[in-house]
Amino acid sequence: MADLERVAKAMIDGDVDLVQLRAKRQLLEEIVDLAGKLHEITSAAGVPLIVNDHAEVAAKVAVEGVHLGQDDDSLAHARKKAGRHIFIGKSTHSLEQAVAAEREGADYIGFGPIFATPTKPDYQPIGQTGIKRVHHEVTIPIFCIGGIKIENLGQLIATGARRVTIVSGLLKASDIAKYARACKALLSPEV
Ligand code: TZP
Ligand code: MG
Repeated sequence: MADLERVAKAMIDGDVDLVQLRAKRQLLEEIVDLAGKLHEITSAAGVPLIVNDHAEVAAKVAVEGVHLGQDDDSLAHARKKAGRHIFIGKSTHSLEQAVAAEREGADYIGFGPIFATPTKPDYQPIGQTGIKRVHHEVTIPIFCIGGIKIENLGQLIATGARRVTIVSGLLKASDIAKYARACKALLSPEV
């Protein structure tokens, strides 16, 4: 927990817009426990917390959202499990899945992996060419994800990306807050 707390605080200090708890190896009760502790930190900072995979966590902890994969619950089932209004997002790996997620009622989508990434090793990268098109066909917020680092962020924005999710780039940064701030500056430059 000490590390989770340190990392979450550094991300918030770096002005991230959302924090997502992705705990693939933990049991449900452990995730509920982690989400509760993390939510104390995020809610104090006014940053929404999104929990991966398990909508039932939202029935126990006041998280602001749940993120579903293609093989998780349907949007409708997840909303029922949560039992209250939350944001629900969905991972999509193609234009077709992106359009389908919006039709299904997702509040936002993840779109990727854009680049190959060890964080999600079994997925074929979809590359940057679909980014413009997906922004044209889908109206809900789109978070590009997968292999995104400060080094390729500028080129991704030039290709049409407006929001990104970064996992290892942030977690491996020597100064997480500084890294997050630098990414934010590229995404929302001062005018
Ligand atoms: N979904 C598509 S790619 C990905 C997920 C969860 C992993 C992103 O991690 P990283 O380390 O930013 O490439
Ligand atoms: Mg999932």
